Amino acid sequence: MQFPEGVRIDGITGDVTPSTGRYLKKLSALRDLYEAPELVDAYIAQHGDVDAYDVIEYRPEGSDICFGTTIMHPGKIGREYFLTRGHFHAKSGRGETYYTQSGQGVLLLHSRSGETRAVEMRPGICAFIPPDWAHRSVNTGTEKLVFVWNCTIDAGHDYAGIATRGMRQLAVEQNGRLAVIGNPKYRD
Ligand code: PAN
Ligand code: ZN
Repeated sequence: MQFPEGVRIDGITGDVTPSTGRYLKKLSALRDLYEAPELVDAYIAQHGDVDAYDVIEYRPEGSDICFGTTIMHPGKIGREYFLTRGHFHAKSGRGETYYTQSGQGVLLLHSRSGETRAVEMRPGICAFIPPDWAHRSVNTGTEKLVFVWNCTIDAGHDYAGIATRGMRQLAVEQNGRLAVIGNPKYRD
């Protein structure tokens, strides 16, 4: 039998108490997602293989839903920023929400039929990610970007498509400000 529970989420650190699991992504694991992977090598040569983001989960046994936090460190690689892998959900018809707690960023999305959108990530904004839209979050600020995600347990992740084709959009710094542009390297 499942029992209700109050889970404490710290909006600054992203800590989840209690949690059921977590993982950490190092910058090196994200190398080939960047338009200029050699700049990741240069970054790592200078700063070491830094933490890019942590994911902390609350996934109760037998539940249909789960939630947790993603804690993204700030950083820049050329004109791009620290980012998540990005994925479609493996199961069609499964959406998600991203509720930003601290920091600032942008959520890049595209649908299976090729429409693109970008949603600002800042405290107070809860992004709605419809089913069948790929999503990648980008930390465009100088502080940690912390957000709470909430989805169904059976949604799953399909990383392969984005890893091989890329996202349709890039978030870049242009003339000192954030610009969301088409990805010239996107493989249709
Ligand atoms: C999130 C993401 C998390 C990390 O929990 O999994 O932010 O991003 P990647 O999975 O793209 O590396 C989510 O969207 N779950 O479905
Ligand atoms: Zn997702």
